[in-house]
Amino acid sequence: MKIQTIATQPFNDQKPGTSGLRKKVKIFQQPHYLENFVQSIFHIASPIAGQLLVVGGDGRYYNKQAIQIILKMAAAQGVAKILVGQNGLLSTPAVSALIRKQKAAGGLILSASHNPGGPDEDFGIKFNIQNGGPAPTSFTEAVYKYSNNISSYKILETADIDLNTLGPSKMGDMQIEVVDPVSNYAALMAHLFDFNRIKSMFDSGFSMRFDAMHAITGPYAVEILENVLGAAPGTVINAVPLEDFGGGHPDPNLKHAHELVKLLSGNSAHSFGAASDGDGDRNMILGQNFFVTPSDSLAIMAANAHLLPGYKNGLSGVARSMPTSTAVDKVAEKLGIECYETPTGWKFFGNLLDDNKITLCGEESFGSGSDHVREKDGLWAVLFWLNLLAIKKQSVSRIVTEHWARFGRNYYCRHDYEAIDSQVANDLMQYLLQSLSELQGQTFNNYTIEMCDDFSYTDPVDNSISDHQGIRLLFSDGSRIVYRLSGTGTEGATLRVYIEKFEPEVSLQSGETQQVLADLIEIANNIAQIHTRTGRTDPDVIT
Ligand code: G16
Repeated sequence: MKIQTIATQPFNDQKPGTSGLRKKVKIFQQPHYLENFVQSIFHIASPIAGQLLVVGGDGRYYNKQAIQIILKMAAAQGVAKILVGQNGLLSTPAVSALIRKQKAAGGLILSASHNPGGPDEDFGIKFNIQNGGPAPTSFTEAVYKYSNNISSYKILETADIDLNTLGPSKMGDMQIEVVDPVSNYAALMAHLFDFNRIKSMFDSGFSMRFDAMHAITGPYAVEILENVLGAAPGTVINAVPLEDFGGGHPDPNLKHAHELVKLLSGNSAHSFGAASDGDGDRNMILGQNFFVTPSDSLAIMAANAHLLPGYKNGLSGVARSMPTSTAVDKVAEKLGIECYETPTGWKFFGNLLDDNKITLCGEESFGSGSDHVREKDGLWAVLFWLNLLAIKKQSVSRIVTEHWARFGRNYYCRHDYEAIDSQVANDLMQYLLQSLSELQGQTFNNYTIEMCDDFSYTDPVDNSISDHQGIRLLFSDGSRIVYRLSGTGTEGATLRVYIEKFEPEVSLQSGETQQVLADLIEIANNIAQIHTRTGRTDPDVIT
């Protein structure tokens, strides 16, 4: 067993996006590609010799091979011990929980989140720091810079270890412990929620379906929902994690979780439906024939958190990403707590959570979470809703419509134009930027732009500044249009357009979202010249 120093050359394309480095598997499989990036992380995270790390992934294609490489490289760096999920599996929130519980120096998560998996699909890697959350921009930028000048990496020449058997082993001087991916996470959930109450609800015949989409949450959901809480066997569908997610797209939205949507449609036998994504940090919440938008879900959680054991002392504050609807702002105002508006990316919540400025946070992109970990957490959100349903004894739609009646309703949707030419996308954003001063004060079809800008965020804890986080058009009636380019795609560029309109007085019979937002959608398309510039007449995905 010998530590080898391997000569390498930079690839110059290892710039992490919104959430780590995501590329096609084939790119990661190039000789030295993963190694260069891992060495760069280890260099910036140093000193990591003598430290404890956590490693795991969502089980997608190349997960196991990548873990073996990372273990050998960590051993060569003198890392003291690594906790690795059995079979290489750990959900993103479970990694965060383990880092925190075991006071590890950090962890590596192998996932491309909601992107498809398989030999021709996507892979990804990101580093989480000591607080359990994604590394901040200063760290990821330093990693990128290092990767552009890398000339060698270190790796231990040794055989692969067995990832299937629980327990300790060794690689050189480094200890490895293969851990059960679920138990620590399940114990944390039992501490936050009233499991007895949820169990009684299932015992009295409550029926739900959870779609694990053949991704990481299968084993977690079977254990917690079926084994611990007593939900009927078969409650969790697509429960077995597969390397290609069964050929599906593990993104819990109305388009990709269509099997679940169908199960909750019509005269459904189920009162509740939920799904999570590839790595278990996203969630979608459904009632019978009813979709809860992620922005509404966050607002409803904030309004009711005090009813749940883990949050019985109330919330210190809340936060949402800028494009997320302002529904949660209305709740914060009523509760008399602060609501922070951050750029897209979970890492921006880290300082606010660490500094106890917020307890709860969320995003329009099907993510919500709290101070229990430093990642968004899919199954946590599902348990939150189950606990709420068990307390309120009302349907999902009733809870939401009563919330609207109390706080008003933020009609909201997001239009995604995927895999458009990167140059076209950048030109469109540039054009918008240049139009900002002209747009100010203009009226389109009765909507007057009161303020527009290129969103910039100053972190209230460390004062770091993040510029160019999306273009906001704020209208005088509280409506908003936001444009930004996704930081998680792996093909061309994805343009996201977010459209929102606030209605203070809502009747239960109010119109369909797309109908209510029709004028604003047209304004959004016209202002950015989306159709002429992209050649697309319709978005690929509407959420
Ligand atoms: C990541 C980030 C989220 C972000 C989402 C979408 O989530 O952690 O904060 O909202 O990407 O980002 P974008 O709009 O740039 O594509 P995940 O679930 O992909 O890790």
